[in-house]
Parts: sequence; C-alpha cells; structure tokens
Amino acid sequence: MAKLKEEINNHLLQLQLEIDEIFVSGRDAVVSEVTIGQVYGGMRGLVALACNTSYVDPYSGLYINKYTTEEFSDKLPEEIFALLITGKFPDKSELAEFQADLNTRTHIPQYTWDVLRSLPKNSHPMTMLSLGILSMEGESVFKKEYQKGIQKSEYWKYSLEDALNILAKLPGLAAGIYRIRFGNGDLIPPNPNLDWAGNLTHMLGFDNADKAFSDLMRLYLVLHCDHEGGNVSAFTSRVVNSALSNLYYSVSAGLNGLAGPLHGLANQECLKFILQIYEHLGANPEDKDLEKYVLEVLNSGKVIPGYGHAVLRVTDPRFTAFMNFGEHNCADNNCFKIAKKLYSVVPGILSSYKGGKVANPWPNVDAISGSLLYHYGLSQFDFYTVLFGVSRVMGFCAQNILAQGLGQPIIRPKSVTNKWVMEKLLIKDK
Ligand code: AMX
Repeated sequence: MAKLKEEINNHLLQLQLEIDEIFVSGRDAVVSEVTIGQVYGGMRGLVALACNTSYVDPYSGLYINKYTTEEFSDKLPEEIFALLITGKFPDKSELAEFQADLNTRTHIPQYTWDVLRSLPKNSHPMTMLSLGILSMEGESVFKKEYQKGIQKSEYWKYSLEDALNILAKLPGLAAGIYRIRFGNGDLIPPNPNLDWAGNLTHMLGFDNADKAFSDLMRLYLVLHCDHEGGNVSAFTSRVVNSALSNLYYSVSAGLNGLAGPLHGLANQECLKFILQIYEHLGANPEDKDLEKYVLEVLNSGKVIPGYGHAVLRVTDPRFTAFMNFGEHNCADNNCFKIAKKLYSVVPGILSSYKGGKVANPWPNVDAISGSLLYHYGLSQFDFYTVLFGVSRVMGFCAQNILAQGLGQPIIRPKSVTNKWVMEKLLIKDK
C-alpha cells in the first residue's frame, strides 16, 4: 500500500499548505457568530468544523472532494474511499493494489463470532455491527504503536492500518450478522476474485439474485459513504477519535449514532412506513387518500421518515440516484411505486405543516433506498442501517485519518449554564 500512503501524504501536504495560507490571512477572522438559539438548538448552522473529505451544499447536495453526487455515483466503493482520503480517484493499478490488499485482511477472529452468537436473538443488527467492531479493538495497530511511543506526525499511518483492517472485514462482518440474525448462522467465506460490494452480496448469500442486486449494493455503498463532518455519526466518531481512542472505538461510536431514528435508522423506518401504506391503501393509492394518511401520521406526533434534512434544502441527489436506479430496474415494484407517489405528495404537505416550520420538505436518501433492497428480496429492514453503516465507515475512517495527519487537537467546545447566559444577556434574577 506504499502508493496509497504516498497519495495520502501528498494530500495532507496540500491540505496543510492551504491551512497555513488560511492562517496567514486570518487565523482570528470570524466565520460564524453563535446565537442563543444555536446554543440551545443543536448548534444548527454553526460553522465550527473543517472537514476535507466531503461537503454538503444545501442546494446541490453531496460533493466528495470536488465531485458532485452525479459525477461519482457510478464508481466503486473502493474508488470512493481512495477519493475521500487522497482527494483523487485511483488509477487502474492503484485500485487493483488496494483491492488485493483488502483481500489479505478479511479474516474475522473467532471470538468476534462468539460474541455475536452469544447475543439475544432479537438484538438489533446495528448493535451487533458496533459490538463486532469493538470486540476487535485489541487488534488495533495504532494502540500497540502508541503504547510503544510514536511521533504525532506518524499517528495517521497506524490509523490507516486500522482503517484498512476494519474496512476489509466489514462486508464479512455485516454478512455474518445478517446470516446469524436472519438465517441459520452458517457463514459464507469471501471470494478474493470479487470486489468489496460484490463480496458483500456473495457473503450475504445473494449470489443467485438478479445481477442488478450487486449493482444496487455498489451504488448503496457509494452513496452513503460520507456526508461532511457535522452529522451525528461522523461528528461522534471524530470526537471520540480526537481523544486518540483508536478507530475501533471511534468507528463503533459513530455507528451507535447512526443507529438513531433521526439519522441512519430512518431508512428502516421508511420501509416500514411504505409497507404500512401498502397494507392500508394498496400499491396505487389515490393522492387524496395518501395525503389523508400522511396527515394522520403527522397529527399523531410522528415525523415522516425520509423527509427533511438538517443541511439540505432540495431533493437529496442521492435520492435521485436511487430513483433513477429504480426506474431502470424495478419501476413496477409496489414499494417503489409508493415511494415515488409519496415524493409527489409529502413535500406539499410538509411545506405548510406547522406553519412552514419544516426547513426542508424534500426527501433525503432514506426515503427510497429500502424499497429497492426490498425489491431484490432483502426484506429484513432491521438490517438496512447496517448497510448504511458499512458504507459510512469509509467516511469515518477517512475523516479521522486526515484529522490526525493534520495534527488536529482534541475536540472540546465550551458549554455554559442558564445562569451564565442570563448574566451575559443582563437578564435580572427574578
Ligand atoms: N416530518 C415531520 N416533521 C418534521 C420533519 C418530517 N420529516 N422534518 C422536520 N420536521 C419538524 C421537526 O420535527 C421540527 O419540529 P419541532 O420544532 O416541533 O420539533 C421542525 O420540523 C423543524 O425541524 P427542521 O429544522 O426542519 O429539521 P431538523 O434539522 O431539526 O431535523 C431531521 C432534521 C432529518 C432530523 C428531520 O427532518 C426529521 O426528523 N426527518 C425525519 C427522519 C429522517 O428522515 N431522518 C434521516 C435524515 C438523513 C439521515 O441522517 N440519514
């Protein structure tokens, strides 16, 4: 992996030059003011982090480095990881070297399987994924080298080793979780002739499925790879890693954040929602019936899963990429048809709901992904966030390695009490 290391090093040098230039022209310049509303409101809109793997533009969506979602969505996940961490797509020989290296690291220790098999049968697959990674923490190369004593400038090289080990094991781990949790628990070994996503399909046991299922897996693992630095899972992973907890700890922590229904779990909630609509209204509901149903859900105090976003203010281009895939491959599928119909109805309702309070009435990636998986027979929607997680780990690893390579310090924002705020605002004690 000498070439990958060299490319990362070059990328770090370039990023450091940019940071030096930024600091020369304005280390103390103000980029964002903090309002009391933000202090109490999840820091929404506060510019307080630098992340150079990806960027989410409210109006054009996700960029990986300089590439728009449309421009990178036909790549392999391995190419995307290289892009996240080096700023460049690998050439053919670099890609082959990277894939061959991953194939040497796929072994998952027996104790990990023992831990997973000992869990209650109803454990959520995300619990299993997070725990599976955490169980291997003792294998951390970074941890061993850190204990011996290493220069700060070398940290990223050992974290890269951890990242490659984790990424190589992820398809087997995810597939094993699927087969333990939803099947009879027999594991399928990896096939070294397959790519990362192809191997996941193979180890899940979907070799005989429609060939388009492997293409969907590739697209799925590409589209979920990263979404800048401030989302719950990436930020959690970064905060944990900033304490120099190794990548096994910080990846596991990020996955725990991804498991929340307002974040990664929304994809399973979406499919549940679509199946409920199918049960109540059939595959081709009238607009007015669907509107009534959506309003009933809202009035019961629930959110419409798959709609809204903390940053985006348009239809998520990742939603559009999945929609295009569905149009080409499973346009007649009932779930897909309902997902599409919801797209024509929900934004109008959410726009005027709560007096226009919903900042973004448009769909995010989760509104559609589950209906495609369901079409190909992956019907256990409890598993969907695991697939999201397999992909998102690429972003966690890349963000943490680059942050270490740039020598970023421990993250520690300041919190204050109501009393402090009242004094600041000169509000008198009652
Ligand atoms: N359905 C109903 N109400 C919604 C809504 C939705 N889909 N999206 C936002 N709202 C409501 C909020 O609950 C909030 O109401 P409140 O002030 O009474 O609590 C109000 O609109 C304003 O919220 P916002 O500023 O528009 O959104 P946010 O940045 O606070 O939250 C998100 C963003 C994604 C959590 C929210 O839109 C939501 O809950 N969506 C549904 C769940 C979902 O799809 N999550 C996946 C997001 C993508 C991902 O991480 N995978």
